[in-house]
Amino acid sequence: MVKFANSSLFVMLSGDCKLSFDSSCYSFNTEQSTWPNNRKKCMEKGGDLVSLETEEEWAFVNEQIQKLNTEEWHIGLQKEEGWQWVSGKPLTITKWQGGQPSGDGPFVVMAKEYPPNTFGLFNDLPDYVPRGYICEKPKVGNWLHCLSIYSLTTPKECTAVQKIERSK
Ligand SMILES: [Ca+2]
Repeated sequence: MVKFANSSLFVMLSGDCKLSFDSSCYSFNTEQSTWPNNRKKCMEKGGDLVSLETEEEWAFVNEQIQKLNTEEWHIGLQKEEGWQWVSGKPLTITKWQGGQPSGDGPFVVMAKEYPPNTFGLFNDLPDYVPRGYICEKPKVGNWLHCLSIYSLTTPKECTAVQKIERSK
């Protein structure tokens, strides 16, 4: 654990991050709901459905779901103009299952291994299909960013940090 002058703040903010990769925390939620509901639940926890912008991030998440007993997971990939991550980035990794996307709907699940040999591959589904879901939220990158610049600017995402600083 890296120590900072205000280490109590750092520990508090990173305390609920059990699974991290690069600058994000991930949570794997096995209770099943619709894609829009699941997205809402991620956002309420300060994140969003997972956006897999790189091959490495996809591999990390796939490794995690192979250890769990849920077959299909909602991820933050949806069809707007084209297939797009909720982070705003376009889909650049090639992970569709054979014959997918089949036009079933605008939302995407990532499979553990069904249909056979589809480890981590994607399928498009309509919104009403309940599935588990994977959330992603910033780890400490944004907070460290805030801590280093809060005295110069007032970015929206730094408000909580500034409040704590002021109350000291
Ligand atoms: Ca499909």
